[in-house]
Amino acid sequence: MDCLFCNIIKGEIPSDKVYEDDLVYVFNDIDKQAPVHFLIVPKKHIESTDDLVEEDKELVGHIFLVAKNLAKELGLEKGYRIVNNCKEDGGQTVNHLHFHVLGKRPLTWPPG
Ligand code: D5M
Repeated sequence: MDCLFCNIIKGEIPSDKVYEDDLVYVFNDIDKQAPVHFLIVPKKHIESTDDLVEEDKELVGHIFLVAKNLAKELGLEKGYRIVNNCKEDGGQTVNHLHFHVLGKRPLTWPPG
């Protein structure tokens, strides 16, 4: 299986790494939508939120804590947004679960 984000995690495709631990790899989005815009990607290949199973509960909790910790480190004290696009109608373009974290500008609502 050829997965872009699996290849980034393996270091086979270069990325602008922000953070890494046993469970996640974090890098800046190539198509920044805000002054801070990074992606939190589980090292386990999961296609989308729709493919999460019971055993992924801790992993998803971990992802949100990593988001919070990095937001603090990167000075997002005024707030930030965590986005997950799920499958076609959700606007997902890379089929490896990931969470966008965006900040350092006021973000509008609703999304398009
Ligand atoms: O978001 C997929 C995101 O992945 C999108 O914002 C661009 C980003 N992307 C695609 N290729 C790369 C590389 N090579 N480095 C960094 N970021 C990348 P989605 O929610 O699936 O639409």
